[in-house]
Amino acid sequence: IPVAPGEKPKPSELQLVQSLDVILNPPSSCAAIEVNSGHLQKESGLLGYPSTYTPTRGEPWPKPQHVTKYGQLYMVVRPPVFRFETVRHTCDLVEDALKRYYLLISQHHSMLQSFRKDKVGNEEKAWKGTPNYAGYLDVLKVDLMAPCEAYPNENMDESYELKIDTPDLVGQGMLIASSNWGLLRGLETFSQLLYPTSDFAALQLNSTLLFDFPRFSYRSVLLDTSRHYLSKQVILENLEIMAMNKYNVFHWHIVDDQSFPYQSRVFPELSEKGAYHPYLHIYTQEDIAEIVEFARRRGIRVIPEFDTPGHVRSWGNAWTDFLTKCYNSHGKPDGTYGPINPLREDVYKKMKSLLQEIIQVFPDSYVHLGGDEVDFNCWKSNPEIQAYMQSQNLTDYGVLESSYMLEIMNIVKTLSRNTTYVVWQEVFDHGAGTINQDAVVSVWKSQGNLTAAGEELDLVTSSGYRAIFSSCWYLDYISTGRDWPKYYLCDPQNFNGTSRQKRLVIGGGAALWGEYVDSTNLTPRLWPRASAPAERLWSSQKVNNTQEASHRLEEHRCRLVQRGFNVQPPNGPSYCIVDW
Ligand code: CP6
Repeated sequence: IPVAPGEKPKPSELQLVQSLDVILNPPSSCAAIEVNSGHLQKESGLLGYPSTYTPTRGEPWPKPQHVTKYGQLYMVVRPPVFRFETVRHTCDLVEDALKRYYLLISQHHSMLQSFRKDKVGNEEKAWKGTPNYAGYLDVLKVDLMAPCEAYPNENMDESYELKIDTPDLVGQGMLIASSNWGLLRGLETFSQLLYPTSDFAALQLNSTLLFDFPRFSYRSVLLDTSRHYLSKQVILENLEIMAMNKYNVFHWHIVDDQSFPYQSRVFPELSEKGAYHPYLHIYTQEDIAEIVEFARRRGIRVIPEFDTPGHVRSWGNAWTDFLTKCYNSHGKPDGTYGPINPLREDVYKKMKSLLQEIIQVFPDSYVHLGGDEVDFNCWKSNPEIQAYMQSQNLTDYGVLESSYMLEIMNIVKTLSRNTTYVVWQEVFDHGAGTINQDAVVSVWKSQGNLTAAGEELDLVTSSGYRAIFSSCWYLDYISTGRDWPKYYLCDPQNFNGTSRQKRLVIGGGAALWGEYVDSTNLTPRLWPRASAPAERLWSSQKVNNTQEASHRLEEHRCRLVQRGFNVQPPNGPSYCIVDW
């Protein structure tokens, strides 16, 4: 678009200049640019056909619990002048977050400046003298009411209150939180309230009273670093986007059949032999510390999963005897290996040392012990296991699986009294009520049938277990078109059960299994599709209008693009005002 002053633009450029001109100097009839009227109404013609879904302006995602707006009043933020000011408590984590958000807001602003190819208008004050302009917001007071907590945890308080030019705080802004975690969520919301002024010279936000808190305490994204190695950079980038969607748990499915990238202190042979590459495709202790710290600063817990007794082929590269030898129909070993061999004593010794290390390396009080999809065929084929089953008068291999998992859970108990273990639903299904009552059960199966998932939630919670739900949020399943509405409408408490049962559902999360995902395509495949469960898990259950949400999601997606992430368009044909 750039055209030197006095130079006559070529016709094609002229058309673009005219389009830009409409954005910069909207006709007064173009209500949306003059008025904060929800989403932008576009005139067709110069800007092409209007898209079906038009981005809102300054609407946060996920939707806050309570929002009051004061007519169409708005304030203007000029990032070169604007600052945060802490009152009462602060700490490193808070100061770091304030710097981060200041930078984000500044970059939003400077991007608008660079988008203005005409380079005039920085002096323009489109808002001055207009009736809804409520002044400059030069300071956001940040009031943390209690000292900082070091690590995000299952009981953290994520609530916050935001006041922008409210009746009791005219012309001012304030963020109030009783914990540093709530403060982080509030800063994210504040950054999302900002949108460009009509002359693109600054940012504006509506006069707003906002009180917000999560519906569920557990809101996770599962990433799988075994099927494909994911670079540290991509993991950090996605933690950043998770924070922008108010996710608070990174469920790290770190090892599996295909590779073992975790570099253990006590058992370095596991990644030396089991990783795709012994010193390229691994996560060192240093990498893990960096990932955990990056997540902590964003109020995100890191819960590692060491899946056993199935899904362990890669462990066998270093520990051959650890796994069950599978036999063919002629009673000979067929050269393949199955689940962990639960009859070997040294299995439990090794698991104990490994789990002891894991509990130290990952500071969260939760650890995921797996327990899904155990291949009974290999156990059934193995003469040693057959003999054991006979000697115990057992025919159900699910019992064998349960007794192994029970042993592992008890090992964790002996290592640490305050560790909570999460297990996949099969451990509950096959355990016939024998698994420890303090286990959290991860409900993931749906077989395309969410009624079955609901029944499982009913069973798990009526037995008194806490549940995490992800059956409808397997984002590795892809299809063409708009798939987010079906994720959006799926509700973890939509099953027949008492209110006590519903309270036992502590949350849920999106899962992006890694068979067809690596560092090249992870971000656009995950986002903004994972934003749909993010809103379901944070916002009120009553927030379930996909039509209303679609415009906000459109803005949210543009916001993520503007912030530099490769996030795919959720709604078909569209554009972002500030685009790369
Ligand atoms: N890997 C592991 C997987 C899956 C599970 N566990 C999985 C199963 C079915 C679907 C998607 C993923 N790839 N370790 C099940 C929890 Cl549809």
